[in-house]
Amino acid sequence: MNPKLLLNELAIFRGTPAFEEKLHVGRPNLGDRARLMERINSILDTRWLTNGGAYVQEFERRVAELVGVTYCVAMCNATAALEIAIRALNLTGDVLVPSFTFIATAHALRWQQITPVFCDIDAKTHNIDPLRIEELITPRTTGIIPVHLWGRACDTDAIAEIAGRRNLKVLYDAAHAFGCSHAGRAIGGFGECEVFSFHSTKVINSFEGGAVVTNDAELADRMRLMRNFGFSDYDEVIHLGINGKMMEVCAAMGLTSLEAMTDIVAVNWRNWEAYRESLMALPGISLIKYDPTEHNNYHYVVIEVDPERAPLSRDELLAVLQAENVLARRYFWPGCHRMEPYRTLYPDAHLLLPQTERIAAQVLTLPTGQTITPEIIRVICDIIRSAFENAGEIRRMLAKKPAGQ
Ligand code: T4K
Repeated sequence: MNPKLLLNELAIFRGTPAFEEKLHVGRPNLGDRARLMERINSILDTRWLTNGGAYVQEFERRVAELVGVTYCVAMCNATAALEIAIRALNLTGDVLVPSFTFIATAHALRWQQITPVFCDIDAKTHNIDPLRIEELITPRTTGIIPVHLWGRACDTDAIAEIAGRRNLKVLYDAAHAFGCSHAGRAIGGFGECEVFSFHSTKVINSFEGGAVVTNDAELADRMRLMRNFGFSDYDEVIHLGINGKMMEVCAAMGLTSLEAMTDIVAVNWRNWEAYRESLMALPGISLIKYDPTEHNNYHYVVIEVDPERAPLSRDELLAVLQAENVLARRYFWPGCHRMEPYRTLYPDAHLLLPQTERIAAQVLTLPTGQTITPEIIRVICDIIRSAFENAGEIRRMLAKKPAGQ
């Protein structure tokens, strides 16, 4: 790892990459290994591997406590959790979702023959724009699935007001927002229910995993039935269901991860600050900010590259970083509406999504988490600075390069 200040040192000009190993966005954070192994051994000792075992129950209790809700229903992943919550809420017809999200938010609807109606975002917050919601509501609309993108809360008051007036259900996709708060309240208690992801790439991980949290007892009971084929007892099925259960080994990882949460968030904050300091002076780059008066997990370091002010475009900068083994990601480009099956089904969707289109073309997510240090961050930022200083040469070179190289 060496600072790259000169043009011919940049790997894009066939220099040596700054990092020998690839730096991924989403490298998992790990808790105490010995504690995890103890738990795994105890799972093997008791021979209780899945189906609502002791660790899953403990994980559900811990998550509910942390979030300040009454019920937590743990599932095998957040996509299954979204699908089950959508069914349990009896959503049908059309449901409003942002297009600027991970594809799972839209797929969870379409998978069940429900039409995701893509709503534009507010360019400042990257979240669904309440001002655009109402114009999309029709007699077919049954609900809204807003996403607390990057862990920054949606405008829950405005959404609740519209939903109450138009008789719509609200299910929050809170996949990014575990450990975050809004107006002093932990995210998890808004809407009918909220869905967290505990995927390996998330702030708290259970290898694969997700959960629905709610204060609605009936809804929680229905989801518990649905995640276990509808079984209420041995030989007794009282509801349509699927297998959405979390395994014991996943809950063991989740509990171990939860115990490390304070440290993980502290590392994320330290890294976010290091990026902020180093990127501050660069033209056309802005780092998305977190409200310091709220709890944040600082899990996503997202920059916007302004095409009017930055010397390189987002995609040119990405090419420079990739050559250095910095695998920055364009989350959530190009928007769900430009992915299948939606781009074929709704070829004109982009006309109603100007902010989604604009923001999706500018965002870049940078590596953070336990494997990233402030020293690594300084090198990443030096690369960006050097790339900007040599923008003309880089642009000319990239323009000559055959696609895919
Ligand atoms: N809603 C929203 C808003 C979401 O963002 C997501 C998931 C969901 C719903 C659905 O949640 P789950 O059903 O997954 O619980 C990743 C994650 O797989 C996905 O969970 C996440 N959002 C999304 C934002 O990022 P991909 O397809 O971009 O990347 P993936 O999983 O290949 O991992 C990214 C990088 O992380 C890899 O290049 C390497 C590194 N990595 C990954 C894994 C799994 C590791 O170093 N180690 C690992 O074990 O989706």
